Amino acid sequence: MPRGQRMHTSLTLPCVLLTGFDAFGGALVNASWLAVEQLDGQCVTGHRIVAAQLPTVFNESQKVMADLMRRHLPTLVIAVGQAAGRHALSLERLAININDASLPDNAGQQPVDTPIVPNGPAAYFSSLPVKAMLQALQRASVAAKLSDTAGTFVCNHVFYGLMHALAKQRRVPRPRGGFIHLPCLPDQGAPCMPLDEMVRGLRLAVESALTTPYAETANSPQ
Ligand code: PCA
Repeated sequence: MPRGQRMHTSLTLPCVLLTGFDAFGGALVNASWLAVEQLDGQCVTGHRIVAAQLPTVFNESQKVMADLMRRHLPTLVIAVGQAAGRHALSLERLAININDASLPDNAGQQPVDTPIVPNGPAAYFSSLPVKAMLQALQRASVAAKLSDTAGTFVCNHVFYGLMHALAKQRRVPRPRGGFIHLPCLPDQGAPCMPLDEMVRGLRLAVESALTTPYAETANSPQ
């Protein structure tokens, strides 16, 4: 197929939006951006992946995410971040309505005990099929686990903002979304995971989220 034609075909495919963050806290790189960047433009089960970078900044990160959602109308959104101390891909189950930063963000902001959405729900469940994704990753021998906290820094902030925005979407079916934390890279300390393994895991996670019907999502008790 000529290159132009392939481009055209892939641009008409429904979109999966993957976001990663820029480096923060004095680090030189952020594994989340290095990993999602490698998946940009790839096709997975009839969908095209768009990867984009979010700033590790309270509020601004949510604005960039909202712009991306408007521009790409994704059917699936997975925000990805990095968390030191994790040894596995962490499929986040819950976003909570609080900012409580133990270090400044990349704009020097350090909110303490402020709501993300004043009077918003205390928490949102991920609408990703996290159990099916976990099984798919473990079957492929990628280290993975469920996590019940995405922390209270910018990752949780973006995750909560995403779930709040998705809860208000009128599109049918409603786009699915959630959050995955990655470990450190080998040159950032232990525990860690090679970049290739993270990329393989994220691709499998996307595939599993796209092929698991909504009804099989049992992570959010109704
Ligand atoms: N990790 C931070 C913010 C950006 C990132 O990659 C967090 O866990 O909140």
